[in-house]
Amino acid sequence: FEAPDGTATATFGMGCFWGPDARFGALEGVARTKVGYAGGTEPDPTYFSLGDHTEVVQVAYDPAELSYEDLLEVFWTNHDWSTSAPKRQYRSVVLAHDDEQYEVARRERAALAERTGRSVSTDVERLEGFTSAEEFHQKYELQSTPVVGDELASLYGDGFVESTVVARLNGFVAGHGSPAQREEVLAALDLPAPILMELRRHR
Ligand code: MHO
Repeated sequence: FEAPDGTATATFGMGCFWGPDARFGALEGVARTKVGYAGGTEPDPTYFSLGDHTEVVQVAYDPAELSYEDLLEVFWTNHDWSTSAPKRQYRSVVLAHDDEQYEVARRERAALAERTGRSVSTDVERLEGFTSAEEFHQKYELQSTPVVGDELASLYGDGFVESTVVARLNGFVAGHGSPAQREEVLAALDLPAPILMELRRHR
């Protein structure tokens, strides 16, 4: 995962990675998202040979616009931290990129348990490695939107996964983002009218 200059990266497992890819991608301040496999030891995992890895999303964000705590807030409020997933593939986990992320996430985990009096199944660990998932899984919500997905994939070509705009659109088709934010992003795009119409329809 190559993060653009000046961005920081966070990695979260919160069930099937299609959903969080869209949720984080919709956030202003997020520069890039990528889904993949992490948290295990098996070399070269793939979707059909995951070994002990978990589906995760990596989020490159601009620390001037978003803090790690902001991302953690989205993380904690959008997965079921009280139940452990039946499969390791879908476990909930924060994979910290450095000591600071690790400490912050541990502290929040402890505070959540304290505040609610419940035990938290979500793990907090250090990131050891990350293997990008297959193209088919990247920006899945957008890729699987009829017509729009194919059109954008051909417009953006190799830049599809890396694009900030594509990350936003992936979030929008999944229902994220305010109407004002959507309009601002869409208005700035030079897309064919039928595609814009389709994107506006998804809300
Ligand atoms: N559609 C699958 C999850 C796919 S996700 C990439 C399911 O709901 O079982 O794991």
